[in-house]
Amino acid sequence: AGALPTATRCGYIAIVGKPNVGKSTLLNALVGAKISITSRKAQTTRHRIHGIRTEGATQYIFVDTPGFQTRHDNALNRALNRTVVATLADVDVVLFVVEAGRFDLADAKVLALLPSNVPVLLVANKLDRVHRRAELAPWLRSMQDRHPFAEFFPMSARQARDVQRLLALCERYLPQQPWLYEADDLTDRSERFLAGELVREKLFRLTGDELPYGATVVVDRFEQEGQLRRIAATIIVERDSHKGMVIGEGGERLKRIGTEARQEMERLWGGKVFLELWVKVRSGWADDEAKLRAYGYE
Ligand code: GDP
Ligand code: K
Ligand code: MG
Repeated sequence: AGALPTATRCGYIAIVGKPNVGKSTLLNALVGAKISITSRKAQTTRHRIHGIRTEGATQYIFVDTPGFQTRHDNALNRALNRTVVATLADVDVVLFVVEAGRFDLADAKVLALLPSNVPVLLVANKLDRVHRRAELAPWLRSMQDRHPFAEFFPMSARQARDVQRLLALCERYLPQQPWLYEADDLTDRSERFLAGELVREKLFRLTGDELPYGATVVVDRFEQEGQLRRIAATIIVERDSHKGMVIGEGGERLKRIGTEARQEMERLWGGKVFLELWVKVRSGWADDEAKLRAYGYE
């Protein structure tokens, strides 16, 4: 007898939580490729991005979101928050990510937004940082009172075994239905989009604390000839002093941002990249709705 046809599964898994709990790191680990940028800074993720993994008969569509922003009330943060809320309306399961052993007001604000008709898994990430394991059980019990979580999952996004177990857990929540993407798709975002994001990641990682909140990246040109990609991008900052910070002494910092971004793109796409970077000052862009749209914010 021939094999019975396997019913495919496919569904959406939202990854939500306050900034810096490791959502994008987790997304990349679950997808198995670096498609969402990460850094120690809040506001690294500014766009909704789908990360796709297809394994066996199942297609997982993970939705990374910007962390819910509560620190500054400007147009950029309002746009980021709208993105989070809109994402949640339509998913099969939510991974609510916190740092294991911790829960503060910022976590509570995100939890309050979660829909009551979708199962929520509590992902207690960064378990590798919890040195007193005995304290974890009472903490998990205290979390039970905060929300009717469907599951409790302490883990580290840096541990491959944990990530594999989380994937298996997610599968149970996905409905039987046809796949929505091709089996080898990794993301719904274009290479052009990812190019801008990778420049922004290096910018965030290689500059001091005061810069990133007022900086963004626009891709001006993206052309492909065979395996060669030619990309030109502009880093937009709020102030003249920031421009100097990005360029650095003798252009050193800008050069390093460009080199590291180019290397990551070459790893991701497996072809050569020519990357040209410019820096421009546009005061007030982060509180200007028209400019936000022009720079690609939803
Ligand atoms: P997001 O803002 O929630 O998307 O957080 P990111 O994914 O950008 O991660 C924030 C920081 O936490 C980065 O420096 C990550 O390397 C770090 N991180 C993420 N997951 C873990 C983990 O399991 N253990 C540890 N020690 N650090 C982690
Ligand atoms: K971050
Ligand atoms: Mg992120």
